[in-house]
Amino acid sequence: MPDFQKWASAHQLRIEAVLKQLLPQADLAPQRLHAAMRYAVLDGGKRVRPLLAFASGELAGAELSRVDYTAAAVEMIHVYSLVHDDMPCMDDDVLRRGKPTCHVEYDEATALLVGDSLQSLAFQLLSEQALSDNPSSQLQMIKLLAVASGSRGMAGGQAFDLASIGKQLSLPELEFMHIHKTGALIRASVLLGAQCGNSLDAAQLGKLDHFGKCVGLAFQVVDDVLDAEADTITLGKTAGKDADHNKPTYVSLLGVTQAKKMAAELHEEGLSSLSEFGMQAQRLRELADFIVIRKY
Ligand code: GRG
Repeated sequence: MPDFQKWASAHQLRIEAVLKQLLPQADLAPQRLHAAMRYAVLDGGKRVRPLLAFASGELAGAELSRVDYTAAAVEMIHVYSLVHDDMPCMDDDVLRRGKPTCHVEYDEATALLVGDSLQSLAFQLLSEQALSDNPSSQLQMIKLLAVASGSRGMAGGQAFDLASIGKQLSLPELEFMHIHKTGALIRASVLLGAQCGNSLDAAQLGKLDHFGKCVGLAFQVVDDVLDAEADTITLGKTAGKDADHNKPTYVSLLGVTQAKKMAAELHEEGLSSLSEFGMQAQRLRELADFIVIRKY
């Protein structure tokens, strides 16, 4: 098995164990809510955001136990967004990570509370664990995640997405939407992992931030291509939904060939912002490669 795959599998297992431990046990009251939280989070997903946090933590010389909490927090925010996005009031989907969506397996009210509770738990973790030697840096980390996931980040991007159904967007408008909806949390995952360490200066964090911005957008461009080209079984979620819902995407705006070219350009730009880092940034480079060549 190539070295990167070994690293990725080991860290996917690690985050699974961390999440299992941090999520409330299913026999703790309210049992149904806790069971549904565990159902939504555990045993699924590529764990791209935690892997990015682990990789940038390695680059910044962070203690792994600190990155564990950060990686868990970004995954909890991500899963909250998936659970809410799948609900009938938003994307109305029945399949996620190869199994029934949370509101189908449980019910809508429970799914709503699962998302709410995961979001709260993410911020609880970031505020109760010592993640940085400097308390004011830790406060900055909490704010970073709050902005990335709120109305000026992921939730705002989702609002823009819902409002754009059936409309023709310009390329800058589409980019704005995706930089917020998908890109903001990916970008935050890269920065938060690095901020668990203390070996990077502000200019280097700026380079990492640009890397995160590029791969965050590339992730969405590839997601649009996969929605158009891959099948439901491979994706573990319903394929072809963008076209069915008349959603503006990079594929609808540019066509598949140009969308793939754009992903390749973003990939290159992301890699070039890591040029000063040497081998300690190798996992981040490999994750950027994975994000662009992935098939699911
Ligand atoms: C409801 C506040 C709120 C936000 C929803 C991220 C999002 C915003 C909705 C998800 C819908 C979607 C399919 C977005 C496209 C990109 C994306 C986030 C795909 C899913 O992420 P992956 O591929 O999923 O990392 P896994 O299951 O591997 O974790």
